[in-house]
Amino acid sequence: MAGTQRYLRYIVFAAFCLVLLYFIGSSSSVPVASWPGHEAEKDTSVPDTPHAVIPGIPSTPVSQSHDQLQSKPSTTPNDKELPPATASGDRMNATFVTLARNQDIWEIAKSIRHVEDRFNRKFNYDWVFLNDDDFNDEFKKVTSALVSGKTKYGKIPKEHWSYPEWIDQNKAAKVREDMKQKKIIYGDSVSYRHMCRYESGFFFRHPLMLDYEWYWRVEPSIDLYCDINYDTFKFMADNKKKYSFVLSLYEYVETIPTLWDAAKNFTKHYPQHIAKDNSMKFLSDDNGETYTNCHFWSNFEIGNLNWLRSDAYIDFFTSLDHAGGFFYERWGDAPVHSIAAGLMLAKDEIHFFNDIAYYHVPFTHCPTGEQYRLDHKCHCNPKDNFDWNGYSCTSRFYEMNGMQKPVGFEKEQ
Ligand SMILES: Nc1nc2c(ncn2[C@@H]2O[C@H](COP(=O)(O)OP(=O)(O)OP(=O)(O)O)[C@@H](O)[C@H]2O)c(=O)[nH]1
Ligand SMILES: [Mg+2]
Repeated sequence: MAGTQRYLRYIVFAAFCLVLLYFIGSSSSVPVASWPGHEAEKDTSVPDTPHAVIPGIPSTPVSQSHDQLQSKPSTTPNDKELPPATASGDRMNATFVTLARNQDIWEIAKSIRHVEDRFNRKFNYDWVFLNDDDFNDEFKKVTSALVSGKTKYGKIPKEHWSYPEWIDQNKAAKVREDMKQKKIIYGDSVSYRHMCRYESGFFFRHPLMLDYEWYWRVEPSIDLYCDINYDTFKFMADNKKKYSFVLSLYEYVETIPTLWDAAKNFTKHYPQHIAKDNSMKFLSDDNGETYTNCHFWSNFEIGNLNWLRSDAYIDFFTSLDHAGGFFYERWGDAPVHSIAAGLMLAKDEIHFFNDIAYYHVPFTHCPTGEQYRLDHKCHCNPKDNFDWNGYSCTSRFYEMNGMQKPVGFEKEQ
């Protein structure tokens, strides 16, 4: 019996030693590194948390106190709402608009990416795409994924992309052949002429555009180089602007030999449409006798659609269209819009967006002034800025409006 008791005492003593050894061992062991991903997988109560907190084992930077770690999850998403990524406030009744073909998909994708990164991710405006053909599914899929607002796709009615009945197509074909010989850019292109006529007289009347009051035209392959932190459409409305530009230049005379005559013919028949305080000094050096060939480069435009849909503008376009120069010459929509804005808007209704840094081959508008460029994260080379170049008409615009050129422009010429 005494032997059995002794035997039992040994067993109890051995068990006690084992328990003691276990406690000593666990309290003095070095904490094992925690692998966040592994722990996060296990800790399903904190979904998507890359650094799950295991009490007593710091897995976060030492700057966070223990209390902070205990009271709330250590990383995003936190329990509070994150601030919105978009700008607050009302939106204007405005849209981007692009005329494009299915084959332009990757070049317009690039443009959209620039516009979204620099501006529209904060404002989420819609984007209307127009085409003389049906857009295919790939075009729609890619562009709608890139645009932060709603996207809409419209087919241009045949009557807006064909010869009007008064055009002699043989005469038009002969002109194209001549222009081809003279190597005039797009001189032999039929589609380019339909495009210029459509942009001059019809895009703002497409049923999809009737929902809007403001537009921003975007072409394939453009770049935006600086952040735009305010609503440019609201700026236009608040400041009573109707038309705007970033680049201006002289048109190739060979493409518009009789455009100014057609414009003068219009002013004779519709004097009521001519604004009193117009921009004639931009358009002409001799009070309207001849044209300077200066125009705002219309591949960029922010403008008012109601102005383009007004009787004044429609009368202007209809009058030019009957003169036939879209087909018998090669009138571009840039000089057409510019002459219309120059004659029928007051000069302070036309705005130069110096702060919108822009590229369309082959010209760059890079804002003058280093501090502005730094503050707006611009990535254009100021040496590429076209504004103060002899072929630009922007100095003329400044002079006509009595505007001071931006500080430092002489150094950046
Ligand atoms: N749907 C359609 N869009 C066109 C056609 N031709 C041109 N466009 C679009 O009309 C706009 C002007 O055409 P561009 O070819 O860029 O003309 P441009 O700017 O004078 O010349 P580039 O220096 O080549 O850019 C762009 O948005 C084009 O995508 C066409 O035949 N069909
Ligand atoms: Mg273009």
